[in-house]
Amino acid sequence: MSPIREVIYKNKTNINPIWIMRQAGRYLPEFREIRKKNPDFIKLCLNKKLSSEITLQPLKRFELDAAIIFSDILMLPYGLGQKVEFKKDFGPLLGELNLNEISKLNEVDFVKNIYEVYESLKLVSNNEMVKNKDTIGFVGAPWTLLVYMINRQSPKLKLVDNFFDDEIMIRETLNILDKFLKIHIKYQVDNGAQIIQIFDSWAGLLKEKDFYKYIYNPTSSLVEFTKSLNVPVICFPRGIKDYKNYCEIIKPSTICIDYDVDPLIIRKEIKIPVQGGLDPKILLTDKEIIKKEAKRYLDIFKDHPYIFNLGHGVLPETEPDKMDYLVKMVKDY
Ligand code: 1CP
Repeated sequence: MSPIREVIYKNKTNINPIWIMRQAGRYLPEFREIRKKNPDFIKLCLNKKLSSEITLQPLKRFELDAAIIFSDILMLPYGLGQKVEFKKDFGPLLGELNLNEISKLNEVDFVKNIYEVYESLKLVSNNEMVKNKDTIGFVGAPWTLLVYMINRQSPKLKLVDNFFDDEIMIRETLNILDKFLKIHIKYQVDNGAQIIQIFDSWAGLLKEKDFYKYIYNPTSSLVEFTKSLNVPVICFPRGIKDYKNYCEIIKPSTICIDYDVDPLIIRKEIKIPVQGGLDPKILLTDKEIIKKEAKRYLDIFKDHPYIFNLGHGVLPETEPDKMDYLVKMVKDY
């Protein structure tokens, strides 16, 4: 069994597997080289040769325990037929959400729109480089995708004032997301994904009173579905306060924590395996600080099943040398 699954399924504490959110991406010169020649990000995700190559780039450099498929959570709205663009220095920009059109879409049409993602997964999972490692597939959580689909741009800039006004549209969109996210998960698993991570990057935007409707109910549905395929599921509800409640209600196989939560409280309150936590900004400092901060997480979780990762994606300005240092340090711990 791979080290990550030993932690998830057998609660092993004497190993420290590591992978990094956004490990394939802009901090790597070899990625920027390919990106420069491929200005259309969606097309790049749908190019199985290049996207599988990009997925494996960080594994060539660092001793990581998993490959995470190079794709994006917004490939789902793209597959549904909503226009998705990535603008330089702006981020994602989505077209109008047309539920009339989307409700006519069936599984075959959806899969046809993004099948290269699955082909890419197949190439990665059959590659020698991931032997005894994991290939991770992922989806955006229903809430985070709803945010992008209705807001049509990053909520980092703003969440539109009337976001919650159209109840019927929200309910319908959540239904559509439930159906197609399950299809997306199933196809990733059938093509080699051994673990699924659910990214709820904007969970922190919601008030507690809205958690059942937008987070707990829709995410539980996906967690149950993924487990029914005999695949472990890691949930990352970035920015929430009550991880304990989240775990008790949603029951993920592993919980990925963000950099704002106190790992000491997590260790005390959470019984399931934990992943992540280290602030990505630490990788912009020097090696002494990196060592001290990474060691803090490793020490705190030394008797708890723990997968090393950051508390959010690696920042584009990170020097690959610092990543190398971090991975070696974790492996030597
Ligand atoms: O070169 C570029 O300009 C593209 C940058 C980029 C990359 C490398 C985007 C645009 N997406 C990705 C790949 C990606 N996205 C991966 C690949 C695998 C890996 O981790 O190595 C993954 C897992 C994602 C997931 C993703 N996309 C999330 C969830 C994780 C998170 O960071 O919170 C989110 C919110 C997105 C949306 C998205 N896609 C891209 C950007 C810049 C964003 C964020 C926009 C925003 O701030 O709202």
